[in-house]
Amino acid sequence: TVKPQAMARFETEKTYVMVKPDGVQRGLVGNIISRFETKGFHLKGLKLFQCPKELAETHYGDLSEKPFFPDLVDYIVSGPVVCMVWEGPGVVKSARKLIGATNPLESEPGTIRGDLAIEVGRNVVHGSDSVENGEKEIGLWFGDEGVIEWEQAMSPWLRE
Ligand code: IDP
Ligand code: MG
Repeated sequence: TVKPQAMARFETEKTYVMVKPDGVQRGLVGNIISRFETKGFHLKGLKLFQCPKELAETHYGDLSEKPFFPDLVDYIVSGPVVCMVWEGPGVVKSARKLIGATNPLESEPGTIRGDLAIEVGRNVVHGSDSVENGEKEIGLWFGDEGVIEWEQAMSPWLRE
């Protein structure tokens, strides 16, 4: 077993990852979750969710002046999304790498967008771009409930 003191340094950062409506409709949820699972990150929250318009607008608030903003909001509310919290060392940056560039045609093969998408407006997945925004987005999408602290049996096989 792992001592509590040793566990303390496993208390690392969290990120918010979301399968967008196109990813859910296309049956890519398992594929996407699998990449984070097999990488070794720790699942702390998961739900299928119909996003209300106001939440989509708040989530993408920084982009509200962009010409594509109304279409972006319509896209995000067009069907259910799958909301996730993943935890691990450097998970914010690593998740962005696993996800790939915003424009799927510029995403490397091997990344989610590089393997599974072709258009920026249908790029199947979201990932927080900083630790701070990750915390903000987890609060926004999960609130106080739904993020579960649990010990994963395999963690000593992932982290020394
Ligand atoms: P990110 O998702 O890679 O962090 P952001 O620049 O934060 O990219 O943009 C958020 C989302 O807005 C993108 O994932 C994409 O769905 C959409 N988006 C960004 N730029 C464009 C664009 O030029 N046209 C249409 N949609 C866009
Ligand atoms: Mg972004």
